[in-house]
Amino acid sequence: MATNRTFTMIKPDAVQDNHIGGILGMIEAAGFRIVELQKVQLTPERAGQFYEVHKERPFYQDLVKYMSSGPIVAAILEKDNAVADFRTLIGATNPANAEEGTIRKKYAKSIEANAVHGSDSDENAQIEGEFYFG
Ligand code: IDP
Ligand code: MG
Repeated sequence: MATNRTFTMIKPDAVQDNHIGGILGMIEAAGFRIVELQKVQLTPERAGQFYEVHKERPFYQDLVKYMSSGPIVAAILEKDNAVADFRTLIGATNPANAEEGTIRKKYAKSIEANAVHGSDSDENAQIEGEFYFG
């Protein structure tokens, strides 16, 4: 079922490289409304908690270190069919596979430092939004 909200983070490398405005601009231009917005730095403990679902994957420790390495921007976004449309807008996890016109094609540096997060389901959008704004 389509929903109207999703959750995103602008990841540390993109914040460090001054791409907050560029990325939020692409998000708004694609028809999303920014409902909540917060710049914050995660502790390694909180980054680990956010990515708990990936804790058995080989890149988990690196991911936690990276996601707590500098400030991120967390946001709740609203649009019809938000979760699926936002995944389309951000592009593939690995920027080498990301389509032209996607946020990751433009701003991602690597499969890890891939500029943005986007929720993968309505349920996770709700949980992740509450992690920051609950
Ligand atoms: P997604 O962000 O496109 O949903 P996930 O598979 O949920 O991708 O992975 C979460 C995050 O973990 C990715 O956005 C990326 O930062 C990192 N990641 C995923 N796969 C790899 C990998 O193979 N090597 C290093 N980091 C990875
Ligand atoms: Mg994911």
